[in-house]
Formats: sequence, structure tokens, C-alpha cells
Amino acid sequence: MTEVFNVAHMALSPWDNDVDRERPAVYFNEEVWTYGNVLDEVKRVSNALRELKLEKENRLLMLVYDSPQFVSLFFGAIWSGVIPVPINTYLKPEEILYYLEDSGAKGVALEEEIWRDLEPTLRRGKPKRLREVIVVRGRAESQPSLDVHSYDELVKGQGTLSEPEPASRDEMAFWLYTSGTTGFPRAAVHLHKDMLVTTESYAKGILGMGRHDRVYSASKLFFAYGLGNGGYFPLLTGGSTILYPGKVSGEKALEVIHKYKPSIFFGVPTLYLAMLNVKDWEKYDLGSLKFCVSAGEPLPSTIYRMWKERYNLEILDGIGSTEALHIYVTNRPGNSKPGVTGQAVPGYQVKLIDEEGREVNRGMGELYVKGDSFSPFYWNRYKATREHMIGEWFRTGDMFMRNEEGDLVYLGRTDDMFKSSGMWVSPKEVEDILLKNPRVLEVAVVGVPDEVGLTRVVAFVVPKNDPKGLVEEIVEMCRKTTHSYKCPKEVRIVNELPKTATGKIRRYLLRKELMV
Ligand code: 3SK
Repeated sequence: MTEVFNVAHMALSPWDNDVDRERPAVYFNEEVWTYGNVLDEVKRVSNALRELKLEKENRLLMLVYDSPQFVSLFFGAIWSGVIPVPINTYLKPEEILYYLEDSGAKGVALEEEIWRDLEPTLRRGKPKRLREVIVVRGRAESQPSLDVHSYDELVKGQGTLSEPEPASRDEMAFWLYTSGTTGFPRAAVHLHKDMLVTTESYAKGILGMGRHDRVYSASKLFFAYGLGNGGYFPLLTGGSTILYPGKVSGEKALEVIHKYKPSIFFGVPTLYLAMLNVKDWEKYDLGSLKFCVSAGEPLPSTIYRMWKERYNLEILDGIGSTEALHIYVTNRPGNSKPGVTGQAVPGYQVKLIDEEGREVNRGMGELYVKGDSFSPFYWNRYKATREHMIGEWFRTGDMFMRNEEGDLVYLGRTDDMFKSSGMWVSPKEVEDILLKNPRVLEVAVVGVPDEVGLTRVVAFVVPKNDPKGLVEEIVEMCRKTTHSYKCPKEVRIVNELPKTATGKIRRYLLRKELMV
């Protein structure tokens, strides 16, 4: 018999009582959505999807800004058995086409401006299975081959009675695409139980999140990191979330914290740096924050220290993955350390495997992780699944070292590490040194073979301002601070670094550039 375990129902029904229905769940511009408002809207959306004949396991691709409509579509889809697939809202039409084809989505929900750009591409060739379009925050005109609806018109008239689709813990609930640092994006399939696991282990277990917390995640809901931080963590723990729909700059992040007074802030290293570089930072009050969280990329110790010095706040660095759904190794509040990623989150096990496939205790190896929130497979990608999901273990592709205190120290991607003069070099370590120069905004270090096949260390540097004399300064500074085999033999000044959608530096593109 099918057990009733629908995660949307489990997340929201505990708040379906007179007291909790009145409590704030979402802050959005000047609107405050209570738990009652969210619950009713989720049920309306689920009824609307049923009316469109979207059925169990049909996919609904979502290109929706951080907003109550994102939350309602995501949970409303799961409530009715449809699989929501949130993707990056900054993608180009041709890229969106790839996701529509790859996911086999029957429906797409998207912002009006994204629809306007995508429509001409779809007129030239529509993905086979696509049938329903839901335009959020805008007007809709149907096309010969597609039913186009406006979210407001579709959802407004629906009732708030809706039975959740029966499911089990282990049935698929939603998908998240992972871009990785190379190759085509692939969908990590997630099950109904997964959000509950990460909420218990990380949100409650590490961060102690509860109904007293109001959070702001600058990372968007379409990323696994942001989906937890600003989406299901606050809703499953009875707290509230601040959703900001636009692009986030250093100034904007400070402004949102100042205005809405969250207790926890979630960001990524480049954003913390941008916030530290805001000139009139003193006009923003960050006094509501208990601590901050960083993931997506390792947090340079310089940023940790500057933040602590300026705001007397810890940034808890951690690492996770789309496949794990959230963070599995992290620093702890009250005991965070600069330059280390920390230790396993309770419920997860980690091991380091060396080049010969042996487990290493101290020393360096590739990180393997296991835990109950891992995606069981990538959709339609047998080979990639076999390569990354080894029995119960997930092979991360990240190199770590375990230090004397048992903390894991990030070294780089397995394919970013290189040997120079016969010694292993972690790009991360050299980048941390170069970042100490106050004229350096961002930096990426790679190792490439020179004309005789020996590895040459090259640094790509984005300067904060006029780069005159910066190259010489960097070379000199590096020579004074570290071993010569780690020092860049060449420093290139660039305007920006190539990055993935989640902000990870694509060092392989820089290597490729040097090798042509
Ligand atoms: O990149 C990370 O560290 C991360 C953290 C949480 C969830 C997802 C990801 C990719």
C-alpha cells in the first residue's frame, strides 16, 4: 500500500492551525505572506496544475524569481505529484531549450520577460513534450502549439481544498540541475524525504534554526544552496524568509539586511568580498545577525578575518552539492576557523581516497561522502551516475586534506590540482596569498604545461582599479610569502573570470585558453 508521505504536505500542514496561520512566512518587497497565505496559495496552484492535466511525475520547468510565487509553484507542484525543476533565471533562450528537451517538461512556469525572449525560439521549434506555459507576473497570449496562461488568472479562481498526491519517502519529488565545472548540465533526481533530511541534519542540527529565525539568502532559490537557505529550511522550521527577486550586489545585500533585519544571512565568497568593498558600509546596520553562512566556493581566510573584524560576526564556511541537496561538511557556530571547511554534518560520513584508491586518514585525498539526502541518480545519464555514485558513496571530485584537529581543508577540484617541481600545488592556497594584496579583486591560479612539458603556474587577476605595477607587486609578494614552485611565473590581468552559474571558477577554461 502507498504510504502517504508528500513532502509539501509534511512541510506545511503543521502550520495549518489558527495561531500559526497568522505568523509571517515570507517577506517580499512590502508584502508579508503568512503561513496561511502560503498554504492556501500552494493548494490553489496544485488545483490549477491538475486543471491543466499535469499529472504525477510530469515535469514543470521553473524560471521564476525569488518570490512567494516561486514557493507556491515549487510546493504546489509537489503537492499535486508534479515534479518541479527550478533552473537559473539568467539563462539564454537556446540554453533554456536544452533544459526543456533534457527534462521532457510538459509545463514551464516563467517570468514574463523570460517568456518574451524565449517565445520566438519556441515558435521555430517546440520541444516535443511541452504543452503548458504559465507566465508569472505578466500577460499571456496563446500560441498555435502551446496553451499559455497567466499565473494570476489561472490560480486566483482556484479553491483552497486540495488533497496531497499520495507518495512515499523514496518517490521522486523534484529535480535540480547541476552544471559541474565541465560538461552539459544534468538533473539530480531528489526524493520526498531529502528536504526533511537536510533540514534535520544541517538547518536544525548545525544552525539551530527554528521559528525565531528570519533568514535572508542572497543565493537564489533555483540553486540547491539557496533553495534550502531561503526556501524549505525556514518553512520546515517555522521561521520566515526574506525573498528579494533582483540581482544582488554588495550594496543590495547590505540594504536588504539593514531593512528586513534577518537573524541569519547566507552568501557566497564573492558576495562577501563585494560587501566588504562597499564604500559607505557604515550606514548599514547588521546588528540583527547572529552569524553568516558561506558555501558555493571555499571561503578565503582573508575574507573570514576582514568580516569578523568589521562586524564581529562569524562566517560559517561549508561545502555541499546539488546531489547531496545541501551542506555535508561545515564549521560550527561559535567554533568556526578561517581557512578550513570543517567537519562532517551529523548524519553524513566522509572519507578521503588517494590516487591508489586507498583511504587516507591524515593527508590528502579526494572526498567521498555518504548520507541520506543524496540523489540516487542523474536523469537519463547512466554513465555519469555510475561514475559519481559509487554504491552508497558519492564521489565529489574535490581534493581535501585532514589536519591534526580532524578538520577538512579544501585544496581544489581533483582536476584543478597540479604538480609543480614535483610538488602538489593547490590553486586555492596560491589564490589566498594573492588575495591578500588589497588591489586584487578576484584571482584564479592554474597549472599548464610549458614548451618542455613542465608545469607553469599562471595567475589570472581581476584588479580592483588601475592595474599599473600590479603584476610586479604580485610576483614580489608571492616570492616573499611562499615557496617558489607555487609562485606564478606569469600574471595576466583580466576583466573577469569565467564562472559556472553558481559562481564556481571554471579553471579548465583558463587552462584551455593558455594551451591554444
Ligand atoms: O557548492 C556548495 O557548496 C553547495 C552547498 C549547498 C548546496 C549545494 C551546493 C552546490
